[in-house]
Amino acid sequence: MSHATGVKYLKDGVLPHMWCPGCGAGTVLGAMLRAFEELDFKNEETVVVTGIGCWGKADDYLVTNALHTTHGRALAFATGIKAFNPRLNVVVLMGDGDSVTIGGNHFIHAARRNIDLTAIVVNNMNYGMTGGQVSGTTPAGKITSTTVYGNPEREFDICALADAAGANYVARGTACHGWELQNSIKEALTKKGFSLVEAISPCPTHFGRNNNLKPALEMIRWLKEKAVPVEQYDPLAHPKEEGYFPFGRLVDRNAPDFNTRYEEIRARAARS
Ligand SMILES: Cc1ncc(C[n+]2csc(CCOP(=O)(O)OP(=O)(O)O)c2C)c(N)n1
Repeated sequence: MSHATGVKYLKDGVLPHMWCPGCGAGTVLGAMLRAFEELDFKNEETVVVTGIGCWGKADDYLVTNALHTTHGRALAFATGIKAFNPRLNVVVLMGDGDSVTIGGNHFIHAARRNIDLTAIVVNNMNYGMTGGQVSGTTPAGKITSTTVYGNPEREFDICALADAAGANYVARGTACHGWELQNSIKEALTKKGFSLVEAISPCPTHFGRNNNLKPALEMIRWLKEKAVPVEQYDPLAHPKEEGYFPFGRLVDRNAPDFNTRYEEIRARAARS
């Protein structure tokens, strides 16, 4: 069991944080900072890149290098940083809107490129910051402020998307399974190539209130019941139909990352 608290990465005097009661963002941030500490990440070697949104505010609290970018473009900025200086630990924090709705194109290409970044996506199934609008991960039929009679679209499975696009590492966690999430983030941070950790997170203020899960505890109960460790999920008969989803490590491969391939080509060009 770890004794890391991650507190040394927090700026002085920034708490309490701005997230709503019952939101999972603080838990995910805590898991990430404990993972940083366990891996002995140095502030000057670490860059946290954020997009815009509730989760995108996370860099406000950190003493590491940080870059707060435009909505949907965090991965493009992070790609530039990593390509320029491959020695940096580059961690990209995005909501589901940032990563796979407005930012979907950057997401699939970062995974295809297999650039050595760690993306931590807080999936609260809607646009939290702007008032709970529908997002690319809002489940079909669910109510949001822009789909008041139900979402006519189907949702993206962020992990399946990253897998299909070529990410080296993909894990799903939840904001209600902190220790497991911390482990997944740690694995992702040590993996070369593109790593994705999706953290399913309650948003009682918008998603919960609109979908009969208004008290914060209801959303936590729902996550505790429906999230199943991947080893237990696979043998289930009809898990998806019954609303279950797997968490834990889903993809782990070792394809060469972008910088490695780039250096090979650069060496070839220098010889010609
Ligand atoms: C180019 C652009 N389009 C739209 C917005 C408005 N906007 C700010 S945050 C946000 C949605 C955030 O949702 P998500 O990425 O899921 O993060 P969350 O707030 O739920 O953590 C939107 C649409 C913006 N800032 N920039």
